Amino acid sequence: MEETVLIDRREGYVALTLNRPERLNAFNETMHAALKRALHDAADDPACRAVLLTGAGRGFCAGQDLADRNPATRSEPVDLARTLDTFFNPLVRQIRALDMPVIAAVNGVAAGAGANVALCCDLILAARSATFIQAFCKIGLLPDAGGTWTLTRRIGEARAKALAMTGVPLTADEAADWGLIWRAVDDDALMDEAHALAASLSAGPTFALALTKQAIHAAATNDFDAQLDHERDAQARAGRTADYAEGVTAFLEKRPARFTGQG
Ligand code: LHQ
Repeated sequence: MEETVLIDRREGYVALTLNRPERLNAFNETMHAALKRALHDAADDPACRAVLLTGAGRGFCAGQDLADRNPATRSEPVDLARTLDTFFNPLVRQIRALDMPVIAAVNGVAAGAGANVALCCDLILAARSATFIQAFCKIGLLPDAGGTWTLTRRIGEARAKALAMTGVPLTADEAADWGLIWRAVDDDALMDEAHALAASLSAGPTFALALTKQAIHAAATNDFDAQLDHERDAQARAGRTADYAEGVTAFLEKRPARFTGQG
């Protein structure tokens, strides 16, 4: 059977490669199921402390596989709410809820929901030749998979509306300049940098990194006082971990910390 997601378990992290290169890694139901399972496995594996997501071939992901949605071969209109409820929304929720850093290495074009799956990852690196395209307007839709939320918060309403209503490609350098992603990287350096980042994060204080991720998500809806309370409660939990004791001890002993990632 076609392997729609390639799984490469490394020390401390797993690299997942969307693998339908002939369709620029557009999602069909098989690839959704494979990715969901791989992310569940990562969450369940205590030795896995980071996830790296990338695409095979020249694209990262072209969103929904539109060949599966050909109106000419369908007797009645597809229920897009069902598609989102069943596939894309659980996926982006699963990535955001994962208690470890999720790194996107955007190796090529990321279009439609493919762009927005990348944008829901925690640290986004993109090859200089990669582009981000809110392609939805070209087929009579609006951005989904969290795109209206992510774009508006990261780059503001003016730029979000322009990208969403024109569907113009945004280059990796522009995306980095605008604060939509973390960094643009030379094409031939992308995967080395992404693996180095995943390896380094997977040796980090994973429990504290998960608390960091949760706190930054909470900041999207909290006011300042509520966020201070959130930080206090989370810091109380971080302060009780062996990793905190190890971090302080290692600092005082002038040596690198050896974190276990445990809560
Ligand atoms: C594709 C696709 C694709 C199938 C390239 N499907 N084959 C959620 C809920 C429910 C329903 C609807 O959708 C959603 C969310 C969404 O994601 S909607 C948005 C869906 N995606 C798009 O509209 C993007 C469609 N693709 C494109 O506009 C272009 O392919 C881009 C700009 C991504 C890349 O352009 P090029 O570099 O010129 O490549 P290409 O167009 O030649 O594509 C290469 C092949 O990949 C080609 O097949 P072929 O057999 O001719 O070589 C494409 O048909 C195929 N492909 N995207 N989404």
